Amino acid sequence: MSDTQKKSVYKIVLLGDGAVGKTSIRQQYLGKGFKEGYSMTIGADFCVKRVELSTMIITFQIWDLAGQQRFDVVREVYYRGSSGALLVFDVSNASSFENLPAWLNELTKNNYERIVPIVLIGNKTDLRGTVPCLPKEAGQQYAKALTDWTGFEVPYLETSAKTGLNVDEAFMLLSKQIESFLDKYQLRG
Ligand code: G3D
Ligand code: MG
Repeated sequence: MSDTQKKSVYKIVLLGDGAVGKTSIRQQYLGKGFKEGYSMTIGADFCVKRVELSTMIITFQIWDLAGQQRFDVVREVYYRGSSGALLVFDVSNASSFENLPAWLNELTKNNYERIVPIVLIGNKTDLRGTVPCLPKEAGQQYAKALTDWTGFEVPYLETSAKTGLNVDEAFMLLSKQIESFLDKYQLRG
């Protein structure tokens, strides 16, 4: 660590329907690899990853929220004070794509009506070619609509928590979006 490295702590929330791959993305990012077998997240888990870059040290607090409706009350607490969100759908599951606006609504409703930097994630792209999947353009178009709506860029990234494709990139991209958001709105303390 050097004196010139800026230190930032970001609270990141993973949003999206149950089974889109939120926990798998988190595990892949933490370096635990991909675990087969579905374990339902109860309420929320939270873990920490520290990333050292040449100019800054980022501590990601990654909150993994349960997608199951019956945990709604538990979940609401966790949106508050989030720095950014990975908004995740499963490219092989159209209803997980259609439910994205409801997740954004949950986020803003429980975060003092504030929108935060977002990266839209189409996960399970390793399934392309084996089962029917939404085209990349669907994700790109929705990200464009979100960009117009929020007034700041919402990128779209396709990932596979199974192969690890673009998982690190998703978190790095989100940290870039957070940095430029903080600069744009002069929100640094
Ligand atoms: P969630 O945390 O959003 O609820 P999970 O989702 O991470 O628990 O994943 C749900 C299921 O999808 C699991 O399968 C998991 O292995 C699978 N999955 C997650 N990400 C990917 C991916 O990128 N590609 C593929 N092919 N599968 C993925 P099971 O069968 O165990 O329910
Ligand atoms: Mg989970």
